[in-house]
Amino acid sequence: MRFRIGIVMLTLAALITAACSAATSTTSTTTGRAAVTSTIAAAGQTETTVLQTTTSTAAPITTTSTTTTIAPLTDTFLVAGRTCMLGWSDGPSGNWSNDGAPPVAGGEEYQVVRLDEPITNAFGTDPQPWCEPLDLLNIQFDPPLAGDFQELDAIAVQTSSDVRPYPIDFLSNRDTTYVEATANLLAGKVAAVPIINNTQVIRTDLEGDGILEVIVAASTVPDGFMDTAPGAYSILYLRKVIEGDVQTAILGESIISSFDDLPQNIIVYEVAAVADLNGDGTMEIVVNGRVWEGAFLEAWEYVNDDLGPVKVLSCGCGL
Ligand SMILES: [Ca+2]
Ligand SMILES: [Ca+2]
Repeated sequence: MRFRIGIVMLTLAALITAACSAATSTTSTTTGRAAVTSTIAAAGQTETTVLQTTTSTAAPITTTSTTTTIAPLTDTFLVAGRTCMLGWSDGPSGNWSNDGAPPVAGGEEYQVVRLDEPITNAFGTDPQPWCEPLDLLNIQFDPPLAGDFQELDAIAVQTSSDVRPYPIDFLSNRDTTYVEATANLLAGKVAAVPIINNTQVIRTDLEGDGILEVIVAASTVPDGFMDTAPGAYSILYLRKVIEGDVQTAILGESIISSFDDLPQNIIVYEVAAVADLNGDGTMEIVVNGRVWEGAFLEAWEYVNDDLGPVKVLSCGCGL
């Protein structure tokens, strides 16, 4: 499908522009603190390259030479999906970046993460032009990454460290605790009483402190296509117990509350992966946003209980 951002509504144009600019310009390390929107009593809660090239020239009698390429000795922590390349980090205590030349030369091995599916491996190419006519770069993979138009991306991470140090479990989308949580978040935001439709209820322990976190996606547009009816929504949030209270942080929200919001295209937010992208032992949340003829990825790092989840990398491509 051709890039047709010009006919897409303002919200999409702004979104893609913002997402793409992040991938082409400066580091996106400081997108700020996620809004903590509600506090709920927690009683009884169970949430409880080095690329080395050596050239040896044989005896001067001949012109024979040999070139040996050695795979990178250190992890680059480059992160890419089918939609776009998110960026990389300097390692466990380093900075996140998507500015400048990606630190891969081709031939690196990646781990591929997709929700709770088994982790697989793929080999990546050098950075290649991507998302024309935008001047983006991405990596091609062998085998190709899973995911198709309007499907959730698989996420490739160039590291040999453990990208899933803690298990990812899916709870029932009808679990009453999280149906109520979604209803409480939408109350007052959607004019009519909304249909509560959780699409992902993911339970995991992001940092391995023994207290479980829950990430919930809910949407009236499960197929990701445009829906402009008042009452349509998509919301993605993290619930985390902090000092005995359940705190809720919004990772993505798109709501059409009334006809006054029209025309507007909904953005559908879901989790593509929960994985440690920088080898520090704490898992990041990779959000896959889908819009009419476009998609984007965001990586959210849970920094600490004061800052909460912070968006550290983002990229996008109109299709
Ligand atoms: Ca935890
Ligand atoms: Ca991490």
